[in-house]
Amino acid sequence: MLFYDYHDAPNPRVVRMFAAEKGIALPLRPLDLNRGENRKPPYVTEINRTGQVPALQLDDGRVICEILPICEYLEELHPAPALIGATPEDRAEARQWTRWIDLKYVERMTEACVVQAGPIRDLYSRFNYKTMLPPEMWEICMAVAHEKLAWFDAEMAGRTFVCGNRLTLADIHLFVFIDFFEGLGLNFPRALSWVAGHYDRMKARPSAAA
Ligand SMILES: N[C@@H](CCC(=O)N[C@@H](CS)C(=O)NCC(=O)O)C(=O)O
Repeated sequence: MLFYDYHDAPNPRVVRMFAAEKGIALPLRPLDLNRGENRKPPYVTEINRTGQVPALQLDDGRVICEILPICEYLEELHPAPALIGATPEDRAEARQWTRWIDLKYVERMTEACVVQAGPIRDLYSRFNYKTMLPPEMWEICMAVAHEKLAWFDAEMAGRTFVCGNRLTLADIHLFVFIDFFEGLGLNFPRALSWVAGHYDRMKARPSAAA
């Protein structure tokens, strides 16, 4: 197995943290996104046709892209500890929340707020997008994403983790992206007390260093 990685990017970090929680050592192949290595052959022609990281190359040469299918694959290979779920019901619950976190919050923050109009707009306009949103858009996009996060915060009241008492992929997904946005200065509202407590709890886990 070979994991195509970029250390500072959130999507690969979700998989690295997921693997760390399971005790899986992923052999890493770092790419240089600042030089657009991911957007050039051989990576974009032979590994990931979208030109994005991460990608997991298997020993038989096949490649899995997208962080959620990669994590699902790792869970099937290494079922314990279960980070998606040990039963069909637990898995469905973790997938539901992971999908909501992704669609309602992560995608809104990343695509428009960070990538197309916000702090890393220049990087993306060099290698990726031809059409970009005007820079002033990012504050509006962030306000929309934070409205969704406030809804989520209220839904989580009384829970330790997103799925109650068990740590899942949903927690890792949420934490890694919040941490990435914090690093860019796009701070979440600290008045969201469940999100704030969860962020601190997740940051204290040894796997957060992955
Ligand atoms: N939905 C994709 C998102 C992948 C993604 O957005 N990767 C970013 C890094 S976090 C990337 O490769 N950006 C560089 C580019 O698009 O050129 C996944 O789940 O893997």
